[in-house]
Amino acid sequence: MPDAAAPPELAREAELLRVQLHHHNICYYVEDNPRISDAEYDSLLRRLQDIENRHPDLRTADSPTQRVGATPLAAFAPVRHAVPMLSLDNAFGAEELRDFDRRVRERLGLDTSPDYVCEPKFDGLAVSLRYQDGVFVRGATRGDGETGEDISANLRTLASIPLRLAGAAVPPVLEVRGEVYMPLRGFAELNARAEKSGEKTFVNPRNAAAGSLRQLDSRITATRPLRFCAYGLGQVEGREEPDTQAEMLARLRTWGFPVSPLLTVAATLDEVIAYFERLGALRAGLDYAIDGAVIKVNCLDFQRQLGFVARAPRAMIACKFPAEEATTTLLDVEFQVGRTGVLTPVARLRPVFVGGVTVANATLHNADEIARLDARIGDTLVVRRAGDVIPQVVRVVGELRPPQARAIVFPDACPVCQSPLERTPGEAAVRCTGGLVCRAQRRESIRHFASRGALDIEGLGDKIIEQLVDRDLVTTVADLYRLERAQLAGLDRMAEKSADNLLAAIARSRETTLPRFLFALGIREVGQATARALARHFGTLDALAAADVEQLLQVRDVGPVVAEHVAGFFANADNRAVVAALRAAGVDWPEQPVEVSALPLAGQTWVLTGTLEHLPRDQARERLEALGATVAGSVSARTHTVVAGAKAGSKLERARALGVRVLDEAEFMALLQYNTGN
Ligand code: 9MJ
Repeated sequence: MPDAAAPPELAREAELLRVQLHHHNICYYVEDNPRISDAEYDSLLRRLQDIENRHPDLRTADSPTQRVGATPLAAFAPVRHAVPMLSLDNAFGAEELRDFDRRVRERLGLDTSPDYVCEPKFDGLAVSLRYQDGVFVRGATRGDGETGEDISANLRTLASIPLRLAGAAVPPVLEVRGEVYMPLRGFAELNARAEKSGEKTFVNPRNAAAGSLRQLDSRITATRPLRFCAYGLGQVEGREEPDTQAEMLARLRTWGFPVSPLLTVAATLDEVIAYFERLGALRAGLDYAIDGAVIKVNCLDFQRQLGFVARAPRAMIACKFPAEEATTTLLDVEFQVGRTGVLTPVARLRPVFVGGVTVANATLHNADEIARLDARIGDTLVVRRAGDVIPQVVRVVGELRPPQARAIVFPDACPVCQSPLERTPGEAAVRCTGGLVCRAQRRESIRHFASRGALDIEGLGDKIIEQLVDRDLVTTVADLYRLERAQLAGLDRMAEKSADNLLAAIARSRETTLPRFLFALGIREVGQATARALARHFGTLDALAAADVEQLLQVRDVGPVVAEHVAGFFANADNRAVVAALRAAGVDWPEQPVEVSALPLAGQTWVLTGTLEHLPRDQARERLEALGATVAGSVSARTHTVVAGAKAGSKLERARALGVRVLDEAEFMALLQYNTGN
C-alpha cells in the first residue's frame, strides 16, 4: 500500500535524484563523458523508482523513471507542425557542391563563399520535440512535413532526449528538430535476439529505428537501442534567436541535447569538400549509419534571405555518398576452390559502380545461399558494397528475370582437379577431396603458409605462387625450401634481384615459433589464437602430434570439432610427411615454455560443487587452474575429481554413481597445500 502524504524530506530526495540522473544523462549522451558507472546510475534510478512507487504523488512527467514506456495506444494522433519540417535537396560529389555554392553566392551577391556548417547526415528518422517552459510536452514524426504523428510516449523512452531542459535562457516555447537512429551495435544485438527467439529481423538500422518508433506500445520502444541527435529548430517563442546555425547548435547542447561531435564550420568551399571526403573515410568506423554530409549556410539571416524552393531550403544541401546498392546482371557463376578445398560460387557481374568502386565479382557463399536467393544466370541482382567489405548479393529482382535465364549448376567434380566432391552432413560447404593433388588447394595452402601471421615470407605473392604451382616447382610447402636461384629467376616478371630477395626471405622463414608453425600448417579451424593455445598446452610439436582427441579437448577453448581436425591432421601420413620434410629443411623454433603439461594436475578435469567454507568458488577454481586442471561445470565419466562442499546435491550423487573420486573440503585444502605450499 502506498503511504498517503509524502514527507518533505522524501520529496526533496526525489527531486535531488531527478536532478542527478538528468545531469548524468547529459554527461553520457551529450558530453560523451560518463562520470558514474552504469551500475551506479541504475542504483540512483532504482532509489527514485522506489520513492515514487511508495508516493505516486511525487512522480513527475519529466522523471527519468518515466522512460520505461506507458500503456499501449490505439493509434497515433496527428500533429500539425507550427513550422513545417523541411526536406533537403541532394548533391552527389564535389562538382555538385560547387554548383550549390555558386547558387548561394549569386543569390546573396557575395564574391566569396559564406561560412558553412558541415555535419554528418544521419540515416534515421526526423522528429520534432516540443518543450514548454523547458519541459518535454510532445514529440512528433516528420510525416509529410506539414502534419506528423504524435509519438510522445515512444520518444519519452529515449534516454538521449532530455525531458527537462538545463541551462539558462531556455525559450518558453521551443521545438527542436533532429534525427532518431539506431546505433549499429545495438541493431546487431537486436537482430541477434530476434533471430534467437524466431522473430522477424530488420533489414537495416533505419528500418529498425522506424519500426521501433511506430510501436503503439511504448514499453517495446523502451527496450530498443535508439538515440537522438539534434540539428535544428522549429517554432521558438519568447527569446531572441541566435545569429548563426553554429551558435544555435551550441545553445542546444547547453540545454541538454546531443549534437554531432563531427560538426564543423568551414570558411571556404574547399574546406567543405575536404570535410565531405574526410567524413566518407570516417564512415566505416562509425557506430551509426550516415549517408552523406549536410551543408548549411551558417548565418541565419542569409538562410532567411535565401528562402525555399519546393519545401527545400536554398541555404542547405545534403551531399550524398555514392550509393551502396546497385543493380546489375549476373553474367556467370564460377567456382573457386579454397585452401581447405571448399568450393565458393563467385558471381561474375556486369561491372557496376557501387559504394565508390566498380564491382565485377561478388561471393555467393554456398549452395544454400544460391537456393535462398533463387538466383539464375541472366538475372538482375541487387549488389551491395558498404565501406571496405566485399560485395554481397542482396537479392534477385524477380520481375526482371529474362525467359532465357539459366539455373546455376553446382559442379559434380572439382573444377580444378576433377576429384570427387563431398558435403559433410550439417555443413553448407562442399569440398574437393583432392587435397594436395588439387592445384587450387596447393596454391592456397602455400599462400597461407607464407602469410603474415604464419611464416611471413615477404615477396612470395600470388603471381609467383601461381607459377610455382603451375610449373610443378612446388607441390607441398616443404618444396619452397628446395627452390634454387635459377628456378626463381626463370619465372615471369622476376628480376635477378627479386629472386635473391625471395630466396633470402624463404631462408629467414626457417627460424620461426611453434605457434606460427602450427598456424602455417593450415589445419582446419586452427586460427592464430588456437595455434597459440595448442603450443602453450603441449609445449612441443611431438607432444601435440601424439595427442588424441581426449587430450586435445583438455586445451582451453578447444572443442570437439577442432580436436577432431587436429587429431585427423596428424593421423594423415601425407601431412606427417610434409611436417617431417619441413623439419628436415631446417624449419625450427625455440623451445616453447611448457606452462601446463608439466603441472601436477595437468590433463585432469575437476568439478566444484556445494559450498566451500574456506575458499570462495572462483578462488578454488583459480587455484586448480594454476595447478593445470580444467574446471568443468558438470560431472561426466571423464571427470577426474569432484570437490564436494556442504550441501552438495545432484553432482555429488552423479559422481558417486559414476565412481568418480570425491574429495571433501578438508581433503581438498590439504591437496592444495601439498601442491602449492599454502
Ligand atoms: C540529418 N538527417 O542528419 C538535417 N540532417 O536540416 C541534418 N537533416 C536537416 N540536418 C534541415 N544533419 C532539414 C533536415
